[in-house]
Amino acid sequence: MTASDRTDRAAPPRLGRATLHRLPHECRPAIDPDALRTRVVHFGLGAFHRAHQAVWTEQAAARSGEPWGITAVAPRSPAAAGALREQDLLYSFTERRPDGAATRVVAALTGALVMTEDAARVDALLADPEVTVVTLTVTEKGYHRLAGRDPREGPVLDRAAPAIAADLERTAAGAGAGIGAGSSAERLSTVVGRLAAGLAARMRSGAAPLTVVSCDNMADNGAVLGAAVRDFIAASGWPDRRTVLDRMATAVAFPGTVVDRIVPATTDTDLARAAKALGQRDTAAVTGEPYRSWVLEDSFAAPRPPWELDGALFVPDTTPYQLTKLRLLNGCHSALAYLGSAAGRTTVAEALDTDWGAPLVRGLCAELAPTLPPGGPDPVAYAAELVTRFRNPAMDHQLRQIATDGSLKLPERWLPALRTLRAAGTPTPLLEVALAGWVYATHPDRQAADPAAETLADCWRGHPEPTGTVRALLTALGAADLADDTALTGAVAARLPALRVGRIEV
Ligand code: CS2
Repeated sequence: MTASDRTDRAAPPRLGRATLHRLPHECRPAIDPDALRTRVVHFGLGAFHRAHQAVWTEQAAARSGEPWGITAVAPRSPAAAGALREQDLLYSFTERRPDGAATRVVAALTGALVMTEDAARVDALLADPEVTVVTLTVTEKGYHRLAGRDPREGPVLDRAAPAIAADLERTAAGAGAGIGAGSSAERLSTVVGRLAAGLAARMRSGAAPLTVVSCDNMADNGAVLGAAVRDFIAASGWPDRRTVLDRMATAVAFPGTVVDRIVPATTDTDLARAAKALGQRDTAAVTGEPYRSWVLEDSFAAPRPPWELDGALFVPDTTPYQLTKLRLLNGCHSALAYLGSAAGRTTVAEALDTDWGAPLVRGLCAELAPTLPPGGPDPVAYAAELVTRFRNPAMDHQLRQIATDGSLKLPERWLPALRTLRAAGTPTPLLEVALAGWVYATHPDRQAADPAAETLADCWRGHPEPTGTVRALLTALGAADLADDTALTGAVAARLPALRVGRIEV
């Protein structure tokens, strides 16, 4: 017997439909996966989708008896789609409760595709009248938005971004080569492009109404996505682009939404724990906190899963909820990520386990609260709940995960509030500390992954004076107005020496 025979024999079986009946009772899915049909298409097959929208959709199907299933599309990486297909599209979610974990298999998926490999299937689904909802979690990067551009003020899509420019080029080449306009033969590499092509195909074949729901952490996420897709179509080489846009105006809705659940990246330890709980191997397992919420703008163009049966909130306007979540939760998260790392901490719970962590969260929420529109959650109660969520010792949420893509996150989380407060002459001491934390973290020796990493590193190289670096970094964020605020840049620079010795002063 070889070593690998021994390993195979010892390894538990792979999770799959054939072995569902062997799962411990409390780990079984809420619904029979064979009862589902693809009625939702989701772009972005990451952990967050599996721990959030998929859970709601499974519950909505289970409680209503309606067959709402999701075909999830990975924009590029075949790994997640492959792992799910090997397990008959099943995976487990482990709720990380402070007093122990609970693992359960989720049966929400009816397909797992790779956008760049399965373009024809994706287009066919987007054109299928039985599919009435598309959701997206593609992160801020996926929108290729012109920095800071408000969707009410003209085009938002950065047509010069290399991936978008290449996709637009492909639409022109496809049309010229006699390929059906918007055809899946066009190997589009961006989600905005593929979605635009799929919607165009739908508009050409009957224009059955559809709702497209951005589930990313951006203010006005629905409006931004709608504008980006329309910009793409308008700039495409498709000869019927005007007709497509006209039909979309009544047939396709882009409501705003606010999604919330803290989902750390899955580790090998998580996989081992899931296997132990299930008695079966699950390489697509995800974990997350017990808390979850979903607020949606009640303006759908077509039937949707009854997510309200599982506690989703439908409101006329998501703005107060979105800004509260973005500025308080995500804003504090980013502040903890940069300051915690400077203080030598590695997880959110560790950053909270300091004499400055909870005061920072409460203080930053209080500083930001005057910038929030009325109608959302009470900021003081929200801050108290955040402290409890962030302290959850079972989470192991890495600060480095939150620190990534800061150049795209901070313009959503900190800068609009900072502008409002400074215009009103209101002191902003904690936003200044937080900004100093980010400035410190952008040094080429310490950087987290960021699409603007090179530009940020250059801001250090060319400026011997700390205020010059701060100024250059704010300009790189698209905030030339804040870069010109010498009181601000001076205050941020003055915070750097303490950070260099790991001291956080809030
Ligand atoms: C976090 C978010 O990584 C990050 O930037 O702030 O992913 C956060 O955990 C979620 O938005 C919570 O809903």
